[in-house]
Amino acid sequence: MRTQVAIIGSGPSGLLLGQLLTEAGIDNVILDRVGKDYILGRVRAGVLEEGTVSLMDKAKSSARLHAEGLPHDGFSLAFDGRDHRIDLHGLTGGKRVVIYGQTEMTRDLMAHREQSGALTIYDAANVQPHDFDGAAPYLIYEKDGISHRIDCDFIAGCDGFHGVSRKSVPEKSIRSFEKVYPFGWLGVLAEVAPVNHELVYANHPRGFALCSMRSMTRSRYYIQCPLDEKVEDWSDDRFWDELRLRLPAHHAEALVMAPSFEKSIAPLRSFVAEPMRFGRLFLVGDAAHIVPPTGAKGLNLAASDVHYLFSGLGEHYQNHSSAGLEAYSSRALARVWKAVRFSWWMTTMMHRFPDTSDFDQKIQEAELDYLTHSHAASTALAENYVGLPF
Ligand code: RFL
Ligand code: PHB
Repeated sequence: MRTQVAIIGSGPSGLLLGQLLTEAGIDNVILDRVGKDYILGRVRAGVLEEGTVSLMDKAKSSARLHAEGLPHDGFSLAFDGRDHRIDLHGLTGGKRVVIYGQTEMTRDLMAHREQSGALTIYDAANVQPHDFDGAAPYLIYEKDGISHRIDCDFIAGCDGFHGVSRKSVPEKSIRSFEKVYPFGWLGVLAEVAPVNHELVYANHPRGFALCSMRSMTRSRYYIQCPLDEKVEDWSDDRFWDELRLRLPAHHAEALVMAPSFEKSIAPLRSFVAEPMRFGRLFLVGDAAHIVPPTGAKGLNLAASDVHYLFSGLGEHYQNHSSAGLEAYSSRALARVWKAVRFSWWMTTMMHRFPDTSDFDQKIQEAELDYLTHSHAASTALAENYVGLPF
């Protein structure tokens, strides 16, 4: 088989890139090592920047997102038993974010891809990119025990942090930067009305908590937990009790509790691999970088990578210019590092670290006080939260 762009990974990066290419008449094939239902069973991001929404528009996959997504004009930072609202809309001259689950975005992109007839190969085992440092790259994979080959012009590695693309690059050609945080997030999904109409990020002596949502009848809640914690040890009752303890009293009283239907623990990590291009192989999204979820940036960074790569591929096929592809890594990384900084900063400001000294604690309190009382500091937070331009 031959295609123009072979895409490894059918997560949001791979699907969004695939749909933009298909709309532009550029042939592409997506391969994923797991099946569609497995991908749609993963509960992940919930906050979309306007830039991400615009890309969904461009991919002609945004009808349900506009109908069902919840625009949010602000969020709350809770500490000292009180809410401090960050007016995203007012502070950024009219920008907002949209609450729409990554699962739903993925579902919409998959449905549109099926309608457009573009090929996705699910359950593709042992996918391996080859010869991407030359002019004729190809992929090998196995399906039902039979080995297949796809020849292509370019390979997009959209296969997440544990994927094969980054691992295929010779060690001497790639540099990575990493910070692992000494805690994780325990998250639950429950069919209850959210505790507040906007997100609440809570800094509490018992640890961080986040009240998010997927709709006005479905809530997504997280609490900071030690890394060695086991999901099995967290009954719903224990989770609700702990969440209530970390929220200001008026939210704790408003919290509606119900059996959760998803519960998982995610470790927190910052990671960047440089560069993001190796000849004809491009790393996109979580394959190249990971941020802790505190700033809601992971999926949105994947979308900005897709934007830069799609514009480079468009220039290549339509204008016969390689300038955009050559600039891909530096353009993407410039935005990536700013989001890595922002996510690290929000994580540091909102969580309790096991080895915090009294001095560190006072600095954290001063930072929150400054942030919520200084127009300049609130503006910088809002500008980053709604997403830097791309
Ligand atoms: P994905 O979603 O990991 O998809 C990669 C796909 O590649 C496939 N794959 C392979 N296929 C073939 N061969 C191989 N060898 C393969 N190895 C892997 C996988 O099966 C998978 O289908 O990466 P992508 O597309 O780059 O998307 C990135 C986002 O998923 C991620 O950044 C976000 O979910 C991060 N994130 C958040 N981001 C936000 O922007 N806003 C949020 O509010 C937000 N909240 C979150 C989050 C991530 C979380 N977790 C669990 C990590 C909340 C959580 C709890
Ligand atoms: C979510 O709804 O899953 C979510 C929202 C905001 C974050 C992280 C996760 O910062």
